[in-house]
Amino acid sequence: MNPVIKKTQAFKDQKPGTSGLRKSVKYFKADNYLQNFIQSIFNCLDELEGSTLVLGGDGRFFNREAIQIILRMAAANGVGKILLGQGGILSTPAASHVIRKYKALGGILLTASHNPGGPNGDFGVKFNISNGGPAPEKLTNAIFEESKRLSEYKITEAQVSPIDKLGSFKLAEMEIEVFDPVKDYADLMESIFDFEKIRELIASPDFTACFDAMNAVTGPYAEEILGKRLGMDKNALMNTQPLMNFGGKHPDPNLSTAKQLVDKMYSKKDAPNFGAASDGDGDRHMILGDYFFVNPSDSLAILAANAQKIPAYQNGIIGIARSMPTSQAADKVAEKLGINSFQTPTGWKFFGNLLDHGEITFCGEESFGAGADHIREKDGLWAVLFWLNLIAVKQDSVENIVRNHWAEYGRSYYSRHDYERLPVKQADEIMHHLQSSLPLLPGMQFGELRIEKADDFTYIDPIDHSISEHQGIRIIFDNGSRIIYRLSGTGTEGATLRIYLERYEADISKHDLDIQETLSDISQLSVKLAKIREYTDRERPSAIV
Ligand code: VG1
Ligand code: CO
Repeated sequence: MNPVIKKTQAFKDQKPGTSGLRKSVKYFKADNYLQNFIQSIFNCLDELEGSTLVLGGDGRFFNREAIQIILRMAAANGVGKILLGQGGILSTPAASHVIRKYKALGGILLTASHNPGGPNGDFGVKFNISNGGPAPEKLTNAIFEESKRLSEYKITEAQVSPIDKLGSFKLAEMEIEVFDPVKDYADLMESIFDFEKIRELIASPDFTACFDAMNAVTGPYAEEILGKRLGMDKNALMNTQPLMNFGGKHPDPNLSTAKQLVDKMYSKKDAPNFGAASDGDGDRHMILGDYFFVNPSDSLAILAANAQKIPAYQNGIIGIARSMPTSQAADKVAEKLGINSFQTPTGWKFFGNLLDHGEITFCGEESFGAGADHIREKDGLWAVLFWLNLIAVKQDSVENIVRNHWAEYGRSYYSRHDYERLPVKQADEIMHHLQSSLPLLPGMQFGELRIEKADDFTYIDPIDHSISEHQGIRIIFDNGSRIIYRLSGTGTEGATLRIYLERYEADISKHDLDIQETLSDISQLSVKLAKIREYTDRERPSAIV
């Protein structure tokens, strides 16, 4: 089985976005699209020969076929060993952990995360480096450059490899070890949290919980951790069977897409005390109480404020980082604790250096992502377990925990308004218009709102000093309110404009207001300043998160 060199045509559009390369399945299946991208990754890895790589995905349509292709290409490119999640299943946080634990050179993660799956859905490929985190921009840029000039790829002409049975076998010279994708991760979670306490909470007749795996990758993890190890009832674990099309649903844990869970938690009768969901690849989390939603920016702040109640963080945390559009709630906690706080561009790859150099312990994003230094990805089940551990310690409801937090730190009213599938030209026009109006904005007054600062966010990595420009337009008001604009880097159709709105309220008597009403003045202003009505035919956002 000698490697065969195949001629191929380079593509010009394999630029990784916020989190890897995402395209519709049709793209990935056609014309060596997958093969070219994989070869481009391999060509950029100096130490590939004889190395160990981790491989697995969220189980979506094309996962199994892609794995066969990647195994054959890895063997042909001289990879020493592939650690493959059984059945091709591996959540993003579990992949990050396994890369670190077994000191692999990196990992190839097959996921388009929260994007829909199925033959007409999306597919994605992401490369993570040896620290377990997403490849930094320097490497993703190199991969993109390589993909534009690629003319051949290497593959072995081998039979289909078995991927469902645990054990080791050979493909040409390469070893493939099919491992249990859940065990190492479950053990890691058990080393961080007080499982005994959580078990007691779950067994208590006064507490009911449920978890929705959304027919995505966290199903088997939830069955092992929440079910077997923590005693949650089978009926409380919803949609735990990973399906190639996620049951036709959007595996995105938010109030509109996780409808089944939301209906349950907002039902007037017998709503559980705690509800949670995760996304396609298991790195996002949504937390709900009985008739109560926890905003993800608040979730990060609350976890940070209560870190010392968790065994792994009992000695305190070093610092917190949040993506720039994430609300400033976590900054208030960092300030009070007297620890570092950082603002990074959107996407987990920017947290890697801060975590590796011990600058932060926790980090998070408004897009339902939080995580810590145990791995280098955001971690959905980690956040769910954190909340359960916290409730077990505090013996209080989700709602009270959040309200008490607001009472102490103030409330950041927060919402994201998305304009999805805009023609790329319109989205670009809006961003250019905003960029050119930046110098005029400071000092302008709109009713009670006065613009203090307006810029195009540039991030200078404090560790390697690499510079990332154009990471979002920020309009900051003198009362701390903010409007942020940026274009999504994970969509596969047209452009998505995200507008992030935030308003801080210290007064506890004003913590019970309607979110959209409270934000309506800055929301209206955000539409006006960006000239949305002039540049598009949209009357309103297509999604409000
Ligand atoms: C979105 C979120 C971002 C997140 C990224 C990947 O990116 O806004 O916060 O890191 O998805 O999440 P964008 O560029 O579309 O705004 V996941 O769960 O897809 O790995
Ligand atoms: Co995800």
